[in-house]
Amino acid sequence: SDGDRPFIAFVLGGPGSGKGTQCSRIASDFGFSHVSAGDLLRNEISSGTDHGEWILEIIREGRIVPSEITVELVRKAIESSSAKRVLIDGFPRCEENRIAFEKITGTEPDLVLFFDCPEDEMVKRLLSRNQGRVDDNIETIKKRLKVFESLNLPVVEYYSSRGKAHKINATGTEDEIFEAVRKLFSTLRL
Ligand code: UP5
Ligand code: MG
Repeated sequence: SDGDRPFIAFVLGGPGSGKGTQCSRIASDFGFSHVSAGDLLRNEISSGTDHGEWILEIIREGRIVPSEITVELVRKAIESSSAKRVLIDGFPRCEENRIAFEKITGTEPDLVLFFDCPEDEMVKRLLSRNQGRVDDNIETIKKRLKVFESLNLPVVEYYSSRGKAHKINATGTEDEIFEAVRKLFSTLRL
């Protein structure tokens, strides 16, 4: 990538498609820093910030937190990481997020990974996660799936049309999926 700006990969996919799991492996094998937008928001909740309760309600309903909040969190995380390669996990969630990010940072991602996973598999994974996430219940999961399809898929389509999106089949074991991811990242000039 050019100058002092890091190589940026957006990592998208439905709830439970394996974004976080695969990002950890990409981070350790390819030297990326891993910025999870969901983790940044959950951290706002647990650190008791002014808007923490409001963010909690939005996440509990499977809706999208306004761009003003998320773009700032993601921007600061990229800036403070000083890494040359950054994975942005679970962002942008909608066209408005994407446009706000591009406007405020003046950058576009170098690459967009899209984990393609059938809904029934995603539901199964989320219901067996058992890590106490407020959004891992069937009512919220249904809402997350709807929001993903109506608002996040258009972002994937936008980057596909610009030749930046790479679709990965996200069914199978973690190892099988990472094998496909590894192949793709091995071809990149980072
Ligand atoms: N697992 C993983 N891979 C597996 C495999 N191959 N086979 C079997 N099991 C597998 O995986 C999910 C579970 O499946 C885990 O238990 C894992 O072990 C297992 P994970 O890697 O965690 O999948 P991931 O895609 O990261 O799922 P996650 O639930 O994190 O996705 P979401 O996109 O729903 O969650 P996120 O944290 O990004 O966002 C949560 C909420 O925050 C959103 O709904 C929204 O309300 C809000 N948000 C915003 O508003 N704006 C943002 O920019 C980001 C989030
Ligand atoms: Mg995740």
